[in-house]
Amino acid sequence: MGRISKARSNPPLARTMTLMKFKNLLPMKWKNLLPISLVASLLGGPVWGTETENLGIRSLPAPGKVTVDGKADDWDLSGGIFVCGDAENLRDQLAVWLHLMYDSENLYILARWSDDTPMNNPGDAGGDQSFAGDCLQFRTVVFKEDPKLGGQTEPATQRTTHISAWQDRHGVGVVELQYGARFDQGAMKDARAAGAAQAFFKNEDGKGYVQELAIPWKLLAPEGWTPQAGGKFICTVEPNFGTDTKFRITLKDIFRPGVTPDRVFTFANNPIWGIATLAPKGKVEPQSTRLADAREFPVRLGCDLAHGNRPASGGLGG
Ligand SMILES: [Ca+2]
Ligand SMILES: [Ca+2]
Repeated sequence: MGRISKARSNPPLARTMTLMKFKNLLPMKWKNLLPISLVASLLGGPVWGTETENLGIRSLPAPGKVTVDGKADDWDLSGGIFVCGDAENLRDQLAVWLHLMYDSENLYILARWSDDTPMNNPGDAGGDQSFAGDCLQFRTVVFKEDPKLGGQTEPATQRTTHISAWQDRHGVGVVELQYGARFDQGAMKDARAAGAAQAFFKNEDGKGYVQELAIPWKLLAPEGWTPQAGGKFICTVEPNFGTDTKFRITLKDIFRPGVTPDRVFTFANNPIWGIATLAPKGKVEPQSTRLADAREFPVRLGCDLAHGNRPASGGLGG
């Protein structure tokens, strides 16, 4: 099912397996749990090669000032979702925990990547396509009235933005914005010149990295829109991975309930994009990880994986 299935080499898994098993779940002392992570448990049947298919995401209120430094110690991670193209076999190699937060000024995006070739996009920011290697693409429709989707002419009361955030082979970072559902409403080559911010932090074990972004709402929203607790916007995420051999792997997630996602032309098919809710309060009950076959697996708070701090009890277990 997944486009990354050719990379699968693991033997079939036991009928009952645990994605990450921890004996010592950390207490909910949020400020003392730095960094903190979410851990999903797969407690299901012998199916493998299944993509995640999360139906929506919550953007949590920022608990304080957010410093864009590639570190998650200023984040409320409880609203994250797990994105993977083969949850049974590649969850530790090619996957992303994606988190959103907001305040009156910015949408914050945190991507905690599992990728043993961190930030190895082979492109040049001067001209190459962002998504040919490691690159986070995140697309939004921010609207004041019922949004016009599916190819309808977009009114001034909504704004569609395609964010491509990456670092090129020279270490040059880019936060590119392209506007319009049809990519016909202009673009901003690097939104950092207009107040956006981006930072990366490579995991100590070299098997992943953290990408932190702040994007001013004024760059994403129609005139007069302000973030309100309980408000919603439309979004979808496309994490792109580049391997050592410049093989590109692209994942798609955050979809609308009740639709069959188009994972090829997701970028052009906004009726299938999911809903992000601006949660009134943080420290939420973690959202279950949902797979494309509708299985759901509970998520719980655990030790941090994003910084290579793997717990002794991690890995497959009974
Ligand atoms: Ca930070
Ligand atoms: Ca990579």
